[in-house]
Amino acid sequence: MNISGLTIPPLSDKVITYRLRTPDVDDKIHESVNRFLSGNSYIYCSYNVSQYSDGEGKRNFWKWNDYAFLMFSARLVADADLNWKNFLGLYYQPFKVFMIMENKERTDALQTKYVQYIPKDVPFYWVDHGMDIPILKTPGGKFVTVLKGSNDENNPEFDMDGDGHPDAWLDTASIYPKGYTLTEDDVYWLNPWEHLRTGDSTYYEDIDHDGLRAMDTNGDGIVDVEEPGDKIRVWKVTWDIGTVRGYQYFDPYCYYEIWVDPPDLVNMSAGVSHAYNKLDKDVSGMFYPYSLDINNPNIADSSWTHWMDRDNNGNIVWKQLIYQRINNYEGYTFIDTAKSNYHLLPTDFCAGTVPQPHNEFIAALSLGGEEIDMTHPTPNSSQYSKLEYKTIFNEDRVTPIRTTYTYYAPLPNPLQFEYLSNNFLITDPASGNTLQYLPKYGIANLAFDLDASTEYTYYWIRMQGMT
Ligand SMILES: [Ca+2]
Ligand SMILES: [Ca+2]
Ligand SMILES: [Ca+2]
Ligand SMILES: [Ca+2]
Repeated sequence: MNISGLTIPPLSDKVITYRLRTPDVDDKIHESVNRFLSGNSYIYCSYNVSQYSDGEGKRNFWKWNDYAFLMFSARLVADADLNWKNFLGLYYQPFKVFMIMENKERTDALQTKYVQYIPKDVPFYWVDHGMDIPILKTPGGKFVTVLKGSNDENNPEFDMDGDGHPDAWLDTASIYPKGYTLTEDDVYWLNPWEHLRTGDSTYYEDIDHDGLRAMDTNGDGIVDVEEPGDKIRVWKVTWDIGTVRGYQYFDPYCYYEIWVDPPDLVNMSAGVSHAYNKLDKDVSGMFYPYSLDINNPNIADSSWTHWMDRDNNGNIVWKQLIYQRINNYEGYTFIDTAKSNYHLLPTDFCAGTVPQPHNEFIAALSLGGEEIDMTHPTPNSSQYSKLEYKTIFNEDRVTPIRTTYTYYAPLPNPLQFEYLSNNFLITDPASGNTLQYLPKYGIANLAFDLDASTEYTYYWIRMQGMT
């Protein structure tokens, strides 16, 4: 804006009034305001050029000192994730969950508070392969059940496989930084994937499998129709962070370790079969859930049924559990030997007829808002994980943080690798012609042909092969 042609008589003022405002958020210039900075957080809002004549001649006068201090409300972004190093293997192990955050603007976030619900009853899900969402390879599908956590690692209240380790346990010594508060609570658990599947963002999980769900009829995040059997127990941890300075970031800010003893589903199958007198030969490590004595199983506990595959009529699938051996490799498979006319090889060993477990699952290890995708990189809301803070303009703001989960596959089972091939076709990018050998120099296209024989190899192809 140029204001010119003004004349100012001697010994007089002229006041020019205008207002600067922040560009609209979707304005191109909004994110590039730093280009206009002139030292620290200041911009020149205007400058003045005056010309006048006096007895000595014509004079020019420039005034540049009209600065404005730019301030933008603090904006915290945050994500919770976990250490993936040890996500395979069905043994009692810790998962380190951490939160990273950054203040994206240059003014302070004040009175910052981080609230994180950690599941004491850990929800398990099957993976929904029907959802084809870029990047997100393992969205949760069917809810399985919860593994129930204990406070005392050495005297677990719940120990599904009877090995002395609790199903889940929060190592409070691992929580960092100290100075947090921890309370126990129970909450309804909002399914974080359902909105991707059906658009329903008020879908509370039917934890007790009775077909009834808590309902939020007006979508305000508060349950209106109660269903007490569906509440899960949580550890609620709150960190009082205080001030997060402008442009400050923490990677990570905090972390904790939650230990999980996921069920070995093959051993569970064998244990259930044993309880129903269908097992021909004992399997080392077999167990009936929550029954210390395999010969005196608590049949009334039917929690094992949730982990098993069902046929189209909803009946649990029973098959023969066969251990296979090829040279040094040992694995297992579930085969309906009668139906498929399968004859045991000399290296096979049939343990008996067992319910067939579903071969993969994931576990929600820090509760949070809905799962994100390419078009929604942050959750819209979260009842279980969020940052709350004030800006220097006294605005209240909330940063919702997504749910964090990990992935398991039933391992070890090396025989599952058998069909993973590394055949590839070489083509010349210019002509498209197939080449017999890789060229000595330059670029070639390689098309790999990978087939998954199992969900485990499928997992690796999906996670590693499609990058
Ligand atoms: Ca255990
Ligand atoms: Ca229910
Ligand atoms: Ca409501
Ligand atoms: Ca165990």
